[in-house]
Amino acid sequence: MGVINVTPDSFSDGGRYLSPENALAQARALIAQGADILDIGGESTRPGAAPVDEAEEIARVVPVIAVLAAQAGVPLSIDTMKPAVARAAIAAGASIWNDVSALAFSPDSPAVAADLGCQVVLMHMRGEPRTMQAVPRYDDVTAEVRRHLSERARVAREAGVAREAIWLDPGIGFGKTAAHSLTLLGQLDRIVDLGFPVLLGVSRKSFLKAVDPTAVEATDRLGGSLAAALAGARAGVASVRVHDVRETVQALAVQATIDEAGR
Ligand code: HH2
Repeated sequence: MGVINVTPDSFSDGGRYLSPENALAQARALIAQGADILDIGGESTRPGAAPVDEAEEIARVVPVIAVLAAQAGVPLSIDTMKPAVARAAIAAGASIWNDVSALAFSPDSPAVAADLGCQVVLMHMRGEPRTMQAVPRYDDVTAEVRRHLSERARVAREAGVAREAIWLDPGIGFGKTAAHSLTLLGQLDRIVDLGFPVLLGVSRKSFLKAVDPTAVEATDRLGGSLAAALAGARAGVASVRVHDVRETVQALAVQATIDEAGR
């Protein structure tokens, strides 16, 4: 899954793809590099990010999705917590609702997801982006993330979302210290064994700085991002959400080839 942020303030690529023309050029590049899905977001979820007004978020993403749906030729996902934005994005041609709040941001979200009949990514987060890094505390981070995701999948199912439409995501860096994120990455098999496809987002994230303090800028973190993506693939995740598509596809292909050759 390649990331296209139609935002002025995303932590690693903010402001670069605000126009549909630039977003389309980036989409073409990511597809040529091997992206199977494109994730389009109009609101930054980085720690401390300010919320974006619903109309503004729709105005950012819908023109880009409409152009990509007509031309990109791969499934599009909308990265939003707001049901009205998801509805507008699906109407414009997206087929996956990627919700970092796991359909908890609005009481309407589960019913809207069921009504849209789209694929839904349920991600684990503590609090909301503005406050989530305040005091993240867990007794057993993997057990608590697992329990929460299982509960959100139950809520989605009860609202009428099909089981086959549900994806889970442990939400690396969302309401978690670097140590929590690294523990979760080491124990991903306990999320994968819930039996839903798992999406993993580790690309350029700041938890990588805990291992390499010299990786101050998001773009300094490619090596760590690839290592974490490979760990995810080994644990059985179905998809990785990344900014550096070419490098990730290559790393995954080399790992798979080596694993195959060693059998
Ligand atoms: N991470 C980010 C945004 N959306 N969605 C899912 N399902 N999983 C993630 O890990 C995830 C996500 C944060 O990364 P980015 O899009 O680069 O930054 P921003 O939120 O500032 O746009």
